[in-house]
Amino acid sequence: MFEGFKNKIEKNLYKVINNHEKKFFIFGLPKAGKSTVVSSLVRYIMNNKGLNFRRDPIKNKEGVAVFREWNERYSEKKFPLQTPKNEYAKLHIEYQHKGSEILERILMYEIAGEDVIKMDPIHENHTSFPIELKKFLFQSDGIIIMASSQSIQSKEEDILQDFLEYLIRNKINIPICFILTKYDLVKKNYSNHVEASQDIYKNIINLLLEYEESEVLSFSIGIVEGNEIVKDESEQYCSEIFNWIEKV
Ligand SMILES: Nc1nc2c(ncn2[C@@H]2O[C@H](COP(=O)(O)OP(=O)(O)OP(=O)(O)O)[C@@H](O)[C@H]2O)c(=O)[nH]1
Ligand SMILES: [Mg+2]
Repeated sequence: MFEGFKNKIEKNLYKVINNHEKKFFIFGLPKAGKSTVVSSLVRYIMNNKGLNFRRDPIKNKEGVAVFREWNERYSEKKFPLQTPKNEYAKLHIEYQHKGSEILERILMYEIAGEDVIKMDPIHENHTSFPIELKKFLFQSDGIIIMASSQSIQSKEEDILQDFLEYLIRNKINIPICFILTKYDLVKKNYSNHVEASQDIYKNIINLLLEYEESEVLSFSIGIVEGNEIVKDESEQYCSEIFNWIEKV
């Protein structure tokens, strides 16, 4: 009798613990800054005094290998390497709030821009977009679209717009967060990041702002010289992204 009761509690506890998992689908063109943002977010969690960063080298071997590579490069002031094509890795980003036993888990794919843009229904290789990732998109708790502040060609902007239209027309009611990346490169020209995003990505931002559950954020790693990260000033940006992730 008691054993049965104990098992039930353990089972429920297991369920509660495993319910604290959120999936985020990341979309962005090649070189948009996706890996830089995600690697900074992981570092933000690692360094945050109120959080205990956790990682699972058994179930999440490939994710842990990616974290290690990012950390190595960061210690040499380097950006993450360009994500290899056709080699998407699932990242389990795990953490606990200090004093809590609950393990929070964020799931994301580290995927190359060249692959993720196949999600665009017009892309010539749309049918080769991995089914696993398509499923992940429809099951996700949040969608993060990253776009660089550096000017891109209209063909590239079309890809972003098509993806957004695809989500809206499929009535996917998933919160969407737009992140204007490399904000340091244009910051001086604007009074805030929403104004900058609206100026650089007019159609996309207007469409997004009409969509109920959306947010416009920005990101900058800090001071960059050549290809070297001279000073990391990403904490505030990461904190806003992290707050959005927790709120979703
Ligand atoms: N100035 C500045 N440059 C950045 C920043 N973030 C990224 N970059 C530059 O942009 C390049 C591409 O960034 P990634 O994070 O690799 O871009 P990605 O979207 O992951 O690219 P793919 O893996 O090809 O899809 C980096 O190598 C840096 O040179 C930033 O915050 N500021
Ligand atoms: Mg990348």
